[in-house]
Amino acid sequence: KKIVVMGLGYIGLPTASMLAVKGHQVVGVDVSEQVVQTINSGKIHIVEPDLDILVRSAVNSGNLRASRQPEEADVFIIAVPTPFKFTDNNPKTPDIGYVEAAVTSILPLLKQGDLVILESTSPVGTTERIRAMVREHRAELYPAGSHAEPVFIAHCPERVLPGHILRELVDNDRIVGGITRACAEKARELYKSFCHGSIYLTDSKTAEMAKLTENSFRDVNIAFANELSIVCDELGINVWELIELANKHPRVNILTPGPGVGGHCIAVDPWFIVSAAPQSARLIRTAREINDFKPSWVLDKIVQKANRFKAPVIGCLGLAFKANIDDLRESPALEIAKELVAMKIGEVVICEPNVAPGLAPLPLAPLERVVREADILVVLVDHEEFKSVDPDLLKEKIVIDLKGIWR
Ligand code: SAJ
Repeated sequence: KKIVVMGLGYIGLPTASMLAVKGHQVVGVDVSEQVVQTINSGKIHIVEPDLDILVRSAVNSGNLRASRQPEEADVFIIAVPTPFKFTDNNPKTPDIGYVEAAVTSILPLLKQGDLVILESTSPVGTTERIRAMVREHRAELYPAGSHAEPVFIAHCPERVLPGHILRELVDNDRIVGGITRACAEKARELYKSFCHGSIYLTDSKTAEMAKLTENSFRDVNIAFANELSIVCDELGINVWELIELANKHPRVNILTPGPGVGGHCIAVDPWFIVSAAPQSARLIRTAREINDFKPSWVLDKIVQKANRFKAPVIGCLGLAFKANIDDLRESPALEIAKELVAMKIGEVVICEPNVAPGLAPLPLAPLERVVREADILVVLVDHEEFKSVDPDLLKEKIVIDLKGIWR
């Protein structure tokens, strides 16, 4: 099959490469000329274990090519960002502008029998919106009196975990929601070519809501852990020991607290439910608020400790939004570090081993220097490198370990 993948980010690039190594002819489309050139030279612009090897072999096989423009194909997969935008009446409204732009660019290329799959996490109704756009702009494909869909349109939300994308792309079960059953079945055929997990069929709205539900479930559970960490701090209880013990119960499985919830998914997607049902989605909203509040709570903690010094050196370990990745988007660690620098309460030295010094928004220092110089050492991310720091070096320091790596 010839497949066009719109968007070559954390989802589009692995998916395009996987399809290419499975023998499909794939054109990956991205708005960035730099991304297109990087991929065509067999390299990658993001950090993800083993993705470089996959992309290189996909490009070398001749089956993967990147381009700024989409072209005619049998299948179009949309994997562009769906952030939220800020409007006057509703501060966190889903922004499907990139999806609409991608659809607009493929509209003239569509022909009878093509398959269009939306992979981007989307507010409920987006897949139907795509169908309406196709129906409106390509009315000639919809003959009067016919009930069959001329273009198969489905939502197959991505579910991969950054850091484990390649394994999860193949192993995870998938949900496919079609505009009609035939649309879902057609999409399932494609995913079967590389997905070993089960593929469950439903309608497009349920598939959209399922994806939002999965990430909201995680957000609510992380909020519970974050709330516990704040309560335990007040009560003088070690939250790490507490959670470990509570989790010995056969039906309790508390997640880990941290400096807040980052990334472009869990901190965003629950708002898509809240904005669709503002009166009813109360728990989901509160969980978001708890997780969003955590960075300012952490800052308060650091400031309290810093006030004991005249000119403290504050060492920050990690800027990424979670362990062992380079992704700084919506990162609470980055937010905290930036704020600390702006507050000018001391010198801030930062180590982020996964980001090249020139590419970070703040100056970086080697781990050894940060540990040596810091009066107050704050663990913001549980990167593997930090776990092996010699405990003897920490004896004289104030340690704020938000991920419990040195408990
Ligand atoms: N976090 C905690 N405590 C935890 C787990 C996570 O504080 O116990 C924090 C992380 O540090 C990070 C944030 O939450 O800041 C999110 O990290 P994550 O590992 O939970 O999730 P993501 O954003 O990397 O990926 C999620 C996944 N969703 C679920 O696990 C339900 C992934 O499967 C989705 O494909 C992805 O969102 C997505 O793209 O939607």
